[in-house]
Amino acid sequence: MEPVLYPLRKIENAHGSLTAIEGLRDIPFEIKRVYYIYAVAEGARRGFHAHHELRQVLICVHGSCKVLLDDGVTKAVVVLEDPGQGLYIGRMVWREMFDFSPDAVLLVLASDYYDEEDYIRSYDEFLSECGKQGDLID
Ligand code: T46
Repeated sequence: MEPVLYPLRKIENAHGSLTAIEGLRDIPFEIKRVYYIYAVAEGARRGFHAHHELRQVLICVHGSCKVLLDDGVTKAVVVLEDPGQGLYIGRMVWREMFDFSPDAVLLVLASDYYDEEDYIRSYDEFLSECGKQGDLID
């Protein structure tokens, strides 16, 4: 699978840098939810799920982490260490986040409100859903 990384606009001046992200302009969905992950314990891995419908953009705004993406056929690992880059994760992609630096802050922009029903937390179920959905994988 080919990870989709968006370059985010950086506005720099003598006072510092600023990145603005507008839903449907800079990323391909309206932003309904924002959350961030930080203070991750050394060696901890997070994620281990896919989403039926949710689409997200992940930005490591401080520090670094890695994200494993798996579309049920192929896998890719992306290093996030640049606050000027957003990783798009579409529907039906298994993800695991790991190798967080102690100072990492992972900001997530989500296309919908939190809904536990949208999660697929079993890898076997994910694979079987991928088989059923075929060309719906994006
Ligand atoms: C994802 C990756 C990148 C809420 O109550 N509201 C929320 O908006 C979220 C995201 C989580 N929660 C609760 C649910 C759990 O009790 O927070 C707890 C930790 O969530 P979870 O174990 O799902 O966290 P991660 O880091 O494994 O996954 C999160 C997102 O849940 C997920 O959608 O794609 O970050």
